[in-house]
Amino acid sequence: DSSDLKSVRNYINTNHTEPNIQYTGVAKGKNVFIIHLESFQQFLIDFKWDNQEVTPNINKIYHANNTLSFDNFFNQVGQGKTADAELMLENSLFGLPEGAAMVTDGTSNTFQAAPAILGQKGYTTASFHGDVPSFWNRDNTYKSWGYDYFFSSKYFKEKKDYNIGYGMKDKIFLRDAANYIQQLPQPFYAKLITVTNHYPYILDKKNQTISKTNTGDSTVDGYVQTAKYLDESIGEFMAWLKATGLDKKSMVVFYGDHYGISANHKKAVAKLLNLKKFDDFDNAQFQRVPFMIQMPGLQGGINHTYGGEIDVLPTILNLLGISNQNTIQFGSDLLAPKRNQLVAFRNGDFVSPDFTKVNGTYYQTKTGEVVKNLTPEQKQQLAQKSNQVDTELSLSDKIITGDLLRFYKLKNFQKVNKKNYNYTKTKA
Ligand code: GP9
Ligand code: MN
Repeated sequence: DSSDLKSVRNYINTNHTEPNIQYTGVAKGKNVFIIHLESFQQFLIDFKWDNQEVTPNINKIYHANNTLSFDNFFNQVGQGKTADAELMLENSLFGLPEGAAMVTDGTSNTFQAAPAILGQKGYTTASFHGDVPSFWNRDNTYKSWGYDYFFSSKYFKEKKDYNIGYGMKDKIFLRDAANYIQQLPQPFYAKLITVTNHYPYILDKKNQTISKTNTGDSTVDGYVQTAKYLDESIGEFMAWLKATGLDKKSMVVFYGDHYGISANHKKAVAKLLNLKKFDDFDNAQFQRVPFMIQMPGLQGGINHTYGGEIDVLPTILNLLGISNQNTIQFGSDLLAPKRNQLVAFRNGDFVSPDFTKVNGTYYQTKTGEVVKNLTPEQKQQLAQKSNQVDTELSLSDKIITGDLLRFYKLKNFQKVNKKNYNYTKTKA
């Protein structure tokens, strides 16, 4: 009820972090691309196998002068996987402890999401994905978020050879999405969700350009192959962007949504990364995923702040110079000089520059040693961190399960009317 909304607002106000004003508005009026790198983990960056870089195109973006890259950025998804990532990125709210909020609450809830915020500032907004529109209830949730367009598999030419796994092959998907992108009125906000690099990492022979790894774990060994394919598709897409000149008018944001290799494959990971051990602590650190923002003229570099998917929306709004005052969001600008670098995982564990909590055990983040002989101050500090994680997760859950944003009147923002949106397409 509205007393819950009150505690949410109190929490948000008390923990508010001012964004980095040096970056405010540097991308004003630019088109925005959000490029979803399916199951893409940070360790793939600069990773070599079969005498080659697995992801040379993404590596190049990561190291470019005009890319802001992050090397301590974590995925924070729960069971909703891709759906949780989408929810966090575009709402700065957490997924639910069980299930996928996009499925359970995406149709009926009120949101104040990125597409609606940008749409009301003159942006055309579109999401692209080469799977059926109903997957993760995207076709309904996107209406609640205010997406003008949803180009699902229905909008793309279907040929038998075009699909693999959960949808269209990334190269074909991005090539065909380009035709729609060119027709979008500018400035636009376009989200492109790739899917080929998805478990169980199958790829047709003609697209395999690197050999499988040799851990002997069949669910792991195809990962570099599909990751390389995804990387090539990104290379082709960036070349297209440049050829059209759109690159000069756009900010391109890349992120990995969640792990590709789960905690069930620790032995294989140890072999893959040449490690003596790979335990629960290491697996928590293994949840790093890429987050990169590329734009001509942007002062880039590799930023070491600890953050995660919850922090993306405030970061992007600041770059675009769009006011983020009074919004109900749990993240903070990743470029803010004085951020609280506490990264919550969905199960209540966390990582931070000094301490990591995994299954209730505390570790030193730098060394992986279990913390012992705590001073009373340290004990208190850890309890405080744990507490904050639990609080923000449960307040976020209250917003979603209680549909609290329906009570919240955000200044200069018009409530989304789902009836204004229709993504059906009759096959040409
Ligand atoms: C399906 C795709 C996969 O449309 O987004 O979702 P995931 O299994 O990664 O959550
Ligand atoms: Mn996914």
